[in-house]
Amino acid sequence: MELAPLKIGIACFPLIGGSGILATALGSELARRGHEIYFFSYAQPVRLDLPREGLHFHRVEVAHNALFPCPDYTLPLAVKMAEVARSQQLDVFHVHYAVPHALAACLAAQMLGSLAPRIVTTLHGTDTTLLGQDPDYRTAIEHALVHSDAVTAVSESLRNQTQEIFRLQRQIEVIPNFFTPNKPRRSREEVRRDLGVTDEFLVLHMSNLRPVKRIDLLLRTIAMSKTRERLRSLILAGGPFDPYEPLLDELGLRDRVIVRQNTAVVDEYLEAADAGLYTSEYESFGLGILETLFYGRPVVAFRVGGIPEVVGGSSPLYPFGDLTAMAGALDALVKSPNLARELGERGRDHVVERFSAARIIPQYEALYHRIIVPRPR
Ligand code: GMT
Repeated sequence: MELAPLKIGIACFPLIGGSGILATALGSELARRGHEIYFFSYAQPVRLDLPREGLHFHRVEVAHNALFPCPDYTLPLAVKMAEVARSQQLDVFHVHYAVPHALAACLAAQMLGSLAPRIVTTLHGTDTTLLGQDPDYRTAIEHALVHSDAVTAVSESLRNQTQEIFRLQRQIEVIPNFFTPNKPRRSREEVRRDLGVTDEFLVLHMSNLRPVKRIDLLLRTIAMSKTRERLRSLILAGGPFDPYEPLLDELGLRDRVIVRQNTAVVDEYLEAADAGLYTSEYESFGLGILETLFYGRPVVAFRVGGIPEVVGGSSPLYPFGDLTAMAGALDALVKSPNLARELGERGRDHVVERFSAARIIPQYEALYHRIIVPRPR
């Protein structure tokens, strides 16, 4: 049955970080399917391609009012969401990351009363696993989760952890992340030439480099690899790399590691790479891993959080901290292009089957239609 197009307000972080990237991809896919999407953030999300039919962006000004000792974002966000919801008659607020987006949505809904859109909160990980345990945030997050009309988590693992932390008497639905590859702008050969990579095995890592990504372990894994002279590592850094410079020198890896800062579009680097290396101590999902698998590249990673759900047995995973096993896995891929190809193809089949937009977007659409109040237009 064809479902009516909806007006959906999406609040998300705009920078390189999985929740904002996912929210942007979701809005773009929904617009392609005929829905009207209104993004709210303090800057244009890095992967939001404007202008495009059905996509609107509302910049929220962070308030630097001289009356207050600190800048404020939550209240201006709530006010902007309420204004746009009223003028455009939004059906749904879909907020990504509980703090401050879910709280701002609750506040906006209170301002709007009976006109309020329904609220969907999607949890991405640290909003419940870290902030949920912080006494300064916990009660507020709990309030937002209880007052959302639907709560989703991006993996089974995150749902279970959220239930353990909050023990909520409400359903949390798992709707996993998805990815749609974009046509790379440059060829594999051009990108490798630009990076100064010849016939070496190129291992890619993409993340915001926050402490949870354990870049120290990533560098140590490369240093421990017996094939280190035959491999190069490319780090697409969505955060500062400076804290790891001393370790790079200590491990003698300066000529092995290439760092590129703030690359919003990653397809051409995925195409240029031969495998992915991810050493996070926790991931609720691991969007970078998903993107790597979509390009048919195998991943070497620890078995933590939601990573086993994403990888699904296509590449072996290792106990957290076992660097000998990680370096050995890397060596095996460097030595055997056939093995790398086989694991990569298995990974691609797995993710195309489970995490493509065609599979995931209808789950969100069904959820929206289940909770909305039909409006006369
Ligand atoms: O991992 C980060 O540092 C960024 C964070 C975010 O919210 O942007 O990522 C979380 O959400 C991503 C998208 O759902 C997941 O792929 C990441 O695993 C998750 N990060 C953590 O759980 C540490």
